Amino acid sequence: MFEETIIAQSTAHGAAIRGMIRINGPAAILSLRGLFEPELCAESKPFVKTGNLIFWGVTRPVPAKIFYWSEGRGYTGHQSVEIHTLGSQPILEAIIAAVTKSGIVRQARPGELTLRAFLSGRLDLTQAEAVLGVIEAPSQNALKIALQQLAGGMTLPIRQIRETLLETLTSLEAGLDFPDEDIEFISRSKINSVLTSVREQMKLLQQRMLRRGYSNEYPRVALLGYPNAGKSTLFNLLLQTDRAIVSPTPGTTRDYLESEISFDDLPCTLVDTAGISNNYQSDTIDEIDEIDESAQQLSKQISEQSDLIIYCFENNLKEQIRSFGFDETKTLFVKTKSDLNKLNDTKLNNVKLNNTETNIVELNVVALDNIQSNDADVTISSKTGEGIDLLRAMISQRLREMSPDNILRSTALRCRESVSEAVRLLEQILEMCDSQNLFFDESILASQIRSVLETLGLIDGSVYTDKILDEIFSRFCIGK
Ligand SMILES: Nc1nc2c(ncn2[C@@H]2O[C@H](COP(=O)(O)OP(=O)(O)OP(=O)(O)O)[C@@H](O)[C@H]2O)c(=O)[nH]1
Ligand SMILES: [Mg+2]
Repeated sequence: MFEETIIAQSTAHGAAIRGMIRINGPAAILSLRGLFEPELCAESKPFVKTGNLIFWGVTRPVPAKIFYWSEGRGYTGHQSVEIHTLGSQPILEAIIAAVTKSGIVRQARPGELTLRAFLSGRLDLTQAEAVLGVIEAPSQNALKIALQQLAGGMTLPIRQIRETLLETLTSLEAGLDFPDEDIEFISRSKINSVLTSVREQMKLLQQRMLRRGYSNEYPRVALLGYPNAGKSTLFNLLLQTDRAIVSPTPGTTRDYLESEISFDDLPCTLVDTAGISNNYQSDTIDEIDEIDESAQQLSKQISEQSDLIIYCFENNLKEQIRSFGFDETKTLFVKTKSDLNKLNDTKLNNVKLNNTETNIVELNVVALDNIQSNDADVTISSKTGEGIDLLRAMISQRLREMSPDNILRSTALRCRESVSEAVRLLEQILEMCDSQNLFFDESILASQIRSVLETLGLIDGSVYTDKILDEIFSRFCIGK
């Protein structure tokens, strides 16, 4: 396929100050013969030349700069040319028409340039995905993640693991090649410790991927808590819609709702869940029916799959935490319905009787401070709006803090199964090693390690299928 020379407009369509066209393949320079002054020829080193494009249909020369990379250099590793000229769409189209007229150049397909960079080993698959991540980054945070992955954030750890496994495999196979020699090339205990360490690294990667891989590129923020805690009311308030049904009947939300929202320009997916409780009781529902049970299971599942939990409670937080056992480190505790708490607070009512406005305000603050320092990160009322700005600020702070070395969600989704499979294989090997099964000899061990290597290959693309490449590169636009 590299025999073919391809061309594509790489800047966005439409009027702009500058436009850029890429030509890639062995005839890249040749294809400009007669179309550029001064005349160009393929050289062994990269160059930049300033001159004019001359072609049919445009009466005056068009000023342009030609950037040239010889074979083995540049983005794709193949001979390539970039034409930088005026960002006029008719001019750019006329250039492409003139170059392709020769018949030695064809229009590039979506993502074909990055595909070439991958096939010639300039990028691995995780980096190719990161190119798309950079182009499509919806926010500064997403851009940071994509750039990190492009710089080798996934490539390097996988490469390191691969090298460790290859070293072990080589020593094992050396032992198999010289069975009569009285030398131990690698001991079982050494193999054991290498495989244990690799398994631990893969498990960490698996956790990161599971955290990243649940929906789109955005982190998931889930509203969780007992029935009637005020989750759906808060969901509606944050989104400024009436999407979720709100009612005084506990168990109103049975399914879950999700919507995209930004906090301080940091996008996330906000999820409203069904209330969860171990001792669910109300006047109208005596027993947990099957729907309730599956709704609660779903809520627990969502809590595991979320990057941040907004735990809403009216009271008895400590009791509630004990009964759920969710990850408190990724949780913001939000005490809801502060307007009701205030009305119930007898001390406040007493002060109210004294009829001094300032005292009421001061005591309100003291009372709220106590509630907050005891249980909650923030106390809110969706009715009066109290504490909502502070909650928004806290959510954006947490979103900002979210691990900057995160993996792109698209990569996590693609690689999740391979990583889990690698962990499963490693666990199986370690179990067999421990069991001292006589049939589990060095040759079986070597073939098992090879299977782990193959599975790792699916992550970085050293093992790939046309289907995988199609899925990744068809998402790119033409010219990238
Ligand atoms: N006074 C007051 N009432 C509130 C506040 N927030 C919610 N409520 C009321 O509390 C009741 C339950 O609210 P929901 O938002 O449906 O509660 P939920 O947590 O989604 O409940 P489930 O879906 O059953 O789990 C409704 O009657 C709301 O109007 C608040 O800040 N102040
Ligand atoms: Mg609800």
